[in-house]
Amino acid sequence: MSLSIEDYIVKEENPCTYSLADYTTETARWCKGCGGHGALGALQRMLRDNQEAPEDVICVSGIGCSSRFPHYLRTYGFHTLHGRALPVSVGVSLARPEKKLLTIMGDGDCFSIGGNHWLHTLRYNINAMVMVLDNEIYALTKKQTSPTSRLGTISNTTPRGSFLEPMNPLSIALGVTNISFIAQTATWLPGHMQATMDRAWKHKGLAFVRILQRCPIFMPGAFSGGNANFPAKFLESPNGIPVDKGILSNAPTVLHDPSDIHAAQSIAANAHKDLEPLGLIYLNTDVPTYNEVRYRNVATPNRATKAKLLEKYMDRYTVGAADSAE
Ligand SMILES: Cc1ncc(C[n+]2csc(CCOP(=O)(O)OP(=O)(O)O)c2C)c(N)n1
Repeated sequence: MSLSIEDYIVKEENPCTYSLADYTTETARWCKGCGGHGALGALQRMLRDNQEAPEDVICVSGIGCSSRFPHYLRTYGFHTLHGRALPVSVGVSLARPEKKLLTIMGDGDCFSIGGNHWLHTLRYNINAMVMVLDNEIYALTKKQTSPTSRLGTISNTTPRGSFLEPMNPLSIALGVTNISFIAQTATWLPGHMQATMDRAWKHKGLAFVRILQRCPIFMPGAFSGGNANFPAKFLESPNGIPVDKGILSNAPTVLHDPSDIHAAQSIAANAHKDLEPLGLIYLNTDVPTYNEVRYRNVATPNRATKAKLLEKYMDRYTVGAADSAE
């Protein structure tokens, strides 16, 4: 029997369906038990469930264990510099507004060296999902105190215990002009984490998601070790994040209106003292995105005009131009 070329082509049942493999490069090289594995899996499942074309997604990160996401995610990626994921994200968002942007940082990356960028990017309200994997420690560099480390944390930088109370990223984010979305989830709650990412992904504007992350090697005590004893409460609202308690089956559910900034401020301020809130903390869909306001009343130049403008700009630095200026 003679075979035609058609017989050698593997036919997929539905060639337009993306599977998890389409969002995966290699096995992640994080420590055993690291919350990064769960977060990566939840993100890939969320992208798969939304059937996002991998080539439409750009993942930008800083430097740290958590910032290795672009290596493991089969999308466009940019592993930038420590603390600089957000300014790069603003540039990406303005240059390629048609792409879907997700930014991933660690707590040191975002709240410490990148703290100024964090505040301003929240205010810009660019179209992006911004996730911080907060393990309350610098993990990649093997245990230095971070801005969210608890008072008394013993680390390489504070061997006698840290001297300061941790910063509260939820309260700070709530104080920034133009903040439009704040949610919190945890890496040992895969269902809730995926639902949170899905809700954030569908938000127009900047969705700031703090993910409490297990780090069994450098911060095993944080978040009760990331187990069923973690003191948390789930926030429920009609337009919020579906409650999926996972192993926190005994945690209470409370009704919360995320459009009420005073209620959100109270929840955020008491997060460490009371039960840690999980779910949608704040939502304001009326804030314009920077992508909208930046180009309002500005004609976007076409490719040819852009090339001409660039040429004119570069001409300023040619020898001839310098000579003629003298
Ligand atoms: C400008 C600069 N300063 C310091 C470092 C060293 N450094 C690399 S990662 C890191 C901290 C990482 O901690 P975090 O952002 O919390 O991420 P994690 O590793 O815990 O995911 C530091 C200080 C660097 N790479 N660049």
